[in-house]
Amino acid sequence: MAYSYDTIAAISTSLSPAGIGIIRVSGPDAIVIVDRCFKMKNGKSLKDVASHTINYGFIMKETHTLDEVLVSVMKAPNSFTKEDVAEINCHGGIIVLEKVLTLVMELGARLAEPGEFTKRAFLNGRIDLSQAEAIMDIINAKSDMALEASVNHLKGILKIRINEIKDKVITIIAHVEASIDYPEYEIEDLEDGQLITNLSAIKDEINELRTSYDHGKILREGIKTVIIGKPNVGKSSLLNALLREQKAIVTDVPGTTRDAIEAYMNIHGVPLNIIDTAGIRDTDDYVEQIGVGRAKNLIIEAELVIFMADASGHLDDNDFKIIELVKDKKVIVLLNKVDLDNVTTALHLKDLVDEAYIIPTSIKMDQGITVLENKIKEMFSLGKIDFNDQAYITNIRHKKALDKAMESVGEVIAAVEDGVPSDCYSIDLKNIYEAIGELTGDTVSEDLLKALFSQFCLGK
Ligand SMILES: Nc1nc2c(ncn2[C@@H]2O[C@H](COP(=O)(O)OP(=O)(O)OP(=O)(O)O)[C@@H](O)[C@H]2O)c(=O)[nH]1
Ligand SMILES: [Mg+2]
Repeated sequence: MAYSYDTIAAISTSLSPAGIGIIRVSGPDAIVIVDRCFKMKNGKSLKDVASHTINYGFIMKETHTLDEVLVSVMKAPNSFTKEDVAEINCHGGIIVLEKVLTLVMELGARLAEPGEFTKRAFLNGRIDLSQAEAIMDIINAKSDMALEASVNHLKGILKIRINEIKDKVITIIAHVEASIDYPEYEIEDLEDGQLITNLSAIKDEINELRTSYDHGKILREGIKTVIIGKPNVGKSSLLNALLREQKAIVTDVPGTTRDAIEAYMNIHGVPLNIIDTAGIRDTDDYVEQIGVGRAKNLIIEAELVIFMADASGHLDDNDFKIIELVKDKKVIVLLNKVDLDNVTTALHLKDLVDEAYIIPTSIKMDQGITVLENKIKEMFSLGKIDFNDQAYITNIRHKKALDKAMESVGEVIAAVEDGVPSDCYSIDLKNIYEAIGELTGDTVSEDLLKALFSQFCLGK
């Protein structure tokens, strides 16, 4: 069933000067409203044009021309929202876009809430919730892999997997309910053994999706990696070398980096969210102290720590304090500046950190960086990921729903094993269905929908 709504409008492109900027209008009066301010070059009315046409003309505020535009018309139900949609392609200036939007609102449209177009696409049944969330993930993708996983979700890979599992749960529910509701028909009870086999298969499938979250999270956010070390060891130089761009300031003054500098990169297919930090040392400089505090906090959250030390000097108290801070973490140690004297070598560190993870480098001479990249690949290999046929959970909301489903399957299996009568566990069976339905949005509350779509950008 299509929901009936008012007509909404928003600027759908970014609010910075650009070649074009688009105002999207969707709802029952979308075409009529835009027609009120659109003077087509060929003298026609927008109400008379065919669906999926692009029409040239001018946006007029009474007799005053606001912009020369192209208006695309997509008629219900063949549009993103399944409603009538008109998109005004203006010149991409902030003032002109705001003026045209204001005019469209004066003529009867309401300003759309964030994500409201996508919410309508969902409520009108064009996409399910996992696809709606995929749209947001595509917009926010920080790596090629995250983008690819999100596009797959949009194509419906996750939806298909979830629906397969849902069908299996429904078959079991139908069987169990029928035997409770119509005992007189003597519907053949699913043998307990068979029931457990079927439920265990469902459990395995849910679990497989659930555990894909760890990979999915890496895809989405990158492995949280911090470069840590005392001042002047070459941390910012390393960040720049890995990124192949001069992102961080590098000088020979210790204490150059004061705040964390964050970047996203892809090392042999491993997405990293890498953070260069202020050199850790005892300092009286107030600003530097804040940076050092932040660096220490970042170590706590990090999934990988790259600890850099200066091979051309002796390890000192600052180094030993850092080693203490990172001892429970996944750590790679870089002994940098080996182009100078080799005062400190792996030998001096081997009792403190695993020797296999110590790499001599000279960022300056481009030595050791490939070894580091290969080490990261070895530690976090995602080589087996095949995006084409595998659904990955990238979303904590999905993970929690699957956790709930797992719990309920476990409860049903235990009940059947204990010989509990089926009417006692039928509620748990329904809970499995409900939890899984949260992913596709069949069983979510209005509040959750509101919260989810409010995270979208305006105009999407
Ligand atoms: N000889 C030599 N110098 C290097 C090497 N790597 C970095 N440097 C130099 O060391 C100095 C400090 O480099 P940075 O990258 O700014 O060091 P940092 O660890 O970020 O320093 P802070 O931000 O102060 O904590 C600069 O002059 C770099 O050019 C190296 O491998 N060999
Ligand atoms: Mg620095």
